[in-house]
Amino acid sequence: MPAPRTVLLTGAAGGIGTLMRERLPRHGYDLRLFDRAPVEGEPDAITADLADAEALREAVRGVDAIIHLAGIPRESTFETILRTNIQGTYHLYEAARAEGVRRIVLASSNHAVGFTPRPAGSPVHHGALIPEDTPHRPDTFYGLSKCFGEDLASLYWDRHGLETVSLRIGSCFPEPTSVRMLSIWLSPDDCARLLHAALTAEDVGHTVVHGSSANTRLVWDLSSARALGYEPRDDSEAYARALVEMHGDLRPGDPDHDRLGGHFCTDPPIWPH
Ligand code: 15L
Repeated sequence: MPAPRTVLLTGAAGGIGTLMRERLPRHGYDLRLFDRAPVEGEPDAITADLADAEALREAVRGVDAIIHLAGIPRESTFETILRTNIQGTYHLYEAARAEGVRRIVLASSNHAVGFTPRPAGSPVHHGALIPEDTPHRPDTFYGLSKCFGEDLASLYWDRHGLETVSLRIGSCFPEPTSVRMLSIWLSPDDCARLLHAALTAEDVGHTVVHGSSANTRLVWDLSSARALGYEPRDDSEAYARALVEMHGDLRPGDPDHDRLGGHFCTDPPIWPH
């Protein structure tokens, strides 16, 4: 497929969306912005909800590819997750299919496989890294919605030839802010590199990749991301000493030590509801 140039960015006003709005144009993209909230300083951004099928059809019309970041980025009630993350992602795929968009880069999450045990050997792991084909083990309704997104992507590839790279994003923030994040931190610059690779690699079909920087404390395999052409340049280790001094190192029995999804596996922000 020819290298995409015009790219729809959903969730443009969100945390990662804001970080990517600054960076993706440097990789040569013309961004069309979409969010349910107004995007600061961007009067041309489309303000609409993922439930608005008509607005979505118009938003995707004529773009070369879509980066789908919109959605609830944490645990919520099942009803909220259903409406925004599950039905919203379905509406986006339907609009893309109807308008003939060839590729979507989908923000999945480590929480799709959050109950996966972390490789032993903390703090610096030398054991087997979690592979990209590890079975879905969602840790929340939020994680479950990411499993749905990956499976929806698989369906739309097999049935309609619409390609997706599902990025299981670790923790994409300007800096890691916990010891757990040292393993799965995705620096904003590396995130832009990974999105660029996911947009430009040939013949991706439906590919699942892990989204993190080249962290010393890596717990998952970056092979499929590297196969797309992703070359991470950052490593969270520069922040390790200060974070370990402040919070102490992770210990067995602590969900942040034992499971990829960490405290998401045990935090009950909503449950039972
Ligand atoms: C996610 O999927 C969230 O969207 C993000 O806010 C972080 O909590 C991240 O996972 C994480 O696991 O650190």
